[in-house]
Amino acid sequence: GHKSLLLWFTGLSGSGKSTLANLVETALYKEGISTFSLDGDNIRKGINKDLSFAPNDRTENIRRIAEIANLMVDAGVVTLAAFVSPYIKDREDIKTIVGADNFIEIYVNTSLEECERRDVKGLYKKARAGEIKNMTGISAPYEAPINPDVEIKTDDQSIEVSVQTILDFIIQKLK
Ligand code: GGZ
Repeated sequence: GHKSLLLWFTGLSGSGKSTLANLVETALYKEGISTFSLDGDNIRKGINKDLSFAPNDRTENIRRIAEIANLMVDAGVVTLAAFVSPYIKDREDIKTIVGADNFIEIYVNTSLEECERRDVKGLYKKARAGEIKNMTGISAPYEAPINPDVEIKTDDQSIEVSVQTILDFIIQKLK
């Protein structure tokens, strides 16, 4: 068997976290590695549907996800999690919950300018218009990782290169 890990993708809304996590998961699956992905679609609509985007609720969102991820990792599954997770303290706490050896922090560093240009869900436009409050990057902070395990700059790097960079980093750790 292989070691199990938590691959934690952090970055702004629209930075490409889920896209990268999905492609990395597909590549691992092809290698016969058992994986599971946690993202806003299966978490914020389910177990965390009681939580908002206010600071305390984001912290609770991340804490619950870390506890779920810890169970998955204990079960031997390589777990991928893609959440904005804007606070350094909250990300440090994930490391404590799952164990530092099991935690890989992947900073999807896409500029706010680029995320806003993509604006896949139209959230930035709404935030600029004041229709959404607590929007990360506009009216709520994003505390970038100081020393992430992997940093991906999607503004000027192809998605293929980004996926390969992540795979190269984790493949040795899975042995
Ligand atoms: C940030 C928001 C907000 C606000 C809704 N701020 O691009 P998306 O749509 O799919 O990813 C964002 C997602 C963020 O949820 P997380 O659970 O990852 O956030 S956190 O870790 O901070 O708890 C975005 C959408 O939800 N969204 N309102 N105000 N993102």
